[in-house]
Amino acid sequence: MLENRTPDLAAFWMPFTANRQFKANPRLLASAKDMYYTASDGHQVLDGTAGLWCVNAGHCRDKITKAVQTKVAELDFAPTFQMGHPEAFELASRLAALMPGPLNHVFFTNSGSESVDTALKIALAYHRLRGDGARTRLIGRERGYHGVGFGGLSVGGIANNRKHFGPLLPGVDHLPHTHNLDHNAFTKGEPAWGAHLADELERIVTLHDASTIAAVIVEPMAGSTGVLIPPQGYLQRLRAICDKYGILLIFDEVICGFGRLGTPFGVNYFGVQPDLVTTAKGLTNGTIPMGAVFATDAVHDAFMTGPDGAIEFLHGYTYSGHPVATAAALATLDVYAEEGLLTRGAELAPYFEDAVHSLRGLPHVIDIRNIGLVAGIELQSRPGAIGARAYEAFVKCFEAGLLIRTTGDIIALSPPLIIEKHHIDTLIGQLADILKTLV
Ligand code: PXG
Repeated sequence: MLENRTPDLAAFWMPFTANRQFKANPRLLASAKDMYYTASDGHQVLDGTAGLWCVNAGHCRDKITKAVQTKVAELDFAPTFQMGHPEAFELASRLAALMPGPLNHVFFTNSGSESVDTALKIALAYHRLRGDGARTRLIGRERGYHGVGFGGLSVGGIANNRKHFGPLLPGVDHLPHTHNLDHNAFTKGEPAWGAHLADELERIVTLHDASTIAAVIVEPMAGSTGVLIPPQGYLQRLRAICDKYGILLIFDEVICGFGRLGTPFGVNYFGVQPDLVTTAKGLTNGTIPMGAVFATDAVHDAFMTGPDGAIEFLHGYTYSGHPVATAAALATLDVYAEEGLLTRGAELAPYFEDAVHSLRGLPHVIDIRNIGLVAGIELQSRPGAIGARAYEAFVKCFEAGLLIRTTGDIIALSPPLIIEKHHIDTLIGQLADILKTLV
């Protein structure tokens, strides 16, 4: 039964939220099914963002729910330090089979942030184990988002997220971001301009010497910062430069992974093979927190040396490979496979692209960009009030029955991959109506 009640909001210090503003005018969700949330006042909300980019198979899918219910009653917890339970191994094998190329080893975490910090630690330890311990520098990218751990924050490039928490990790550099409206506004798919920005890595290598650089980490498509789509050839060029200098390349696929781009992973979409891949979110359809880091045979095997009985990588979380999360992930992979969801985005992308680009010409819209089942709609900011216009759109959309996500003045759309064309029509139609009302 839904109850229209507002609890005392004071104690919950909410994440990435304007707490005082929210608590003055809260938006509470009560339940969810497939493409819709039901708010606590009973109104239906079409989910245009798959929760927070994670509910790729749609909400409250029976198979996943039942798998979780069964497992929590059967094996509530099992240590994975010097112990195990069979399904964690089964899940790792299935994930390795899904991921292209030699990314055959999987380290479990509980979030994207933990996946990122795990991958950075693997990269540092890998070089150290190979006698290349001077390789300690990590390279991220401006506007990159790699979660909120100190490692991910250090390589991340969203200035506002970083500024209160320094000093961050030393020895970190940032590539320039690739966002440029003068060259690329209203591009459909990968923009033609900008591959040369990868050459900035050459400049950083020259400055510090390749022998000091451990890894480069980028999101293949940068989601959280406002949907920045890589220029054609950019990721290929990063890979080539990393190869030239023995630098590991990490793809942060916390958002791109599990079908968002219309392929199982960004690795498939761009045809570029990184050394490490970080994932979370869609791994369990958002049902239970879980992340996974994929490592190549070469990276993994570099650790499998030393005396028998030595712990090869002194890292892990109490809940790495948690049985209930594992059950959720296995059921999620079943749903993805049964319904072809990891490639469904590719079928729908042309329709979605046309629908999203139909917003061109509406008031304040200065760019529209898209890839797979992701779109970014950038609005002109109000002078002196960055983010205010998009926030107003977000609130009006929610009230009208539509969940969108905004960052600054960029609206991001990333619906569940079960979306149908009529939902796309509703999503874009309602959003258009609201954009027309913005001052
Ligand atoms: N890497 C990437 C690429 C992400 O997008 C993280 C790491 C961190 O994941 P966790 O599970 O620790 O939050 C993310 C998370 C948004 C939004 O609205 C995006 C994220 C999280 C919350 C909101 O864009 N991405």
